[in-house]
Amino acid sequence: MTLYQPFLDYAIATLQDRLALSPYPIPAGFESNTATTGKGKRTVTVHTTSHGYCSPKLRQIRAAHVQAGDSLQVLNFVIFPRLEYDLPFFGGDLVTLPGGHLIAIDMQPLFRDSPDYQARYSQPIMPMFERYQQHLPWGGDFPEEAQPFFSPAFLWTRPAQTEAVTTHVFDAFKDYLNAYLDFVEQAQPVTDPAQLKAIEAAQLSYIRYRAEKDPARGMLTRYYGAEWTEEYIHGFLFDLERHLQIA
Ligand code: DBV
Repeated sequence: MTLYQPFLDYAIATLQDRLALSPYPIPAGFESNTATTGKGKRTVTVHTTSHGYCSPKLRQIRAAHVQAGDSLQVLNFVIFPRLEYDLPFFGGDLVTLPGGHLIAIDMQPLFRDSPDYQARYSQPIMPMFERYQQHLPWGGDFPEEAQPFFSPAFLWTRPAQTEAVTTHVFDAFKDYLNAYLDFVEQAQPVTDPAQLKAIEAAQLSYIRYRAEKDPARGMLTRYYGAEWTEEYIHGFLFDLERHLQIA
């Protein structure tokens, strides 16, 4: 079973349909990786694949897809806008572990506390959020320090049934992605130097937080080693700092 393959297929098809999409380079050695764990009958193959795209307004659209049988499936999918736009990030963390499903879907704000920003990028999607929350209740237990990086429309849920993932979560993922692409269509480049500085600072603060606190670090290190994992995190998954250095 590859629970999140239809999510990835839908996302790529929709991006191709709605954007002028180009490939985003994946550093050599990070396109995919495979490890085997366990012994004898308990042997499990952990296969990770990377996917990367960009568009005129979106600096990096990337996914990491981890597949290792029914009890380990992960799709981490994030869109990083170019620094000329004040667009939020699209963030999807779809995680199935032996303990159950853990779902995070959001348009993660650059400026969480700005009423104007909320009015433009969160309020329009609140009705959608409220519709999904009826079927996908708040998942509880959430790191306090991560709060500033999420919007009021943050869908955070731990469905008990896999069926809720293939129905409600899949529908929510599609709707959030399409609503995000509506924002992308409308976005106009920012020209005010002070605002451009603020966007860069907010992007850096987000990416540094995520690289530092990546909840997958432990899992990836166990399967693929520390050297591969650190380079994957800083060289592909959360790579903005590297690209600012060459720019
Ligand atoms: N999460 C990633 C990447 C992953 C990934 C790149 C390649 O950012 C997977 C894979 N997320 C992943 C895994 C787990 C989580 C959990 C494997 C389970 C970790 C475990 O239980 O061992 C949202 N993801 C989580 C959690 C949250 C998120 C809150 C629970 C972790 C915890 O309790 O600490 N998405 C995640 C997050 C941000 C975000 C923290 C912060 C801005 O956007």
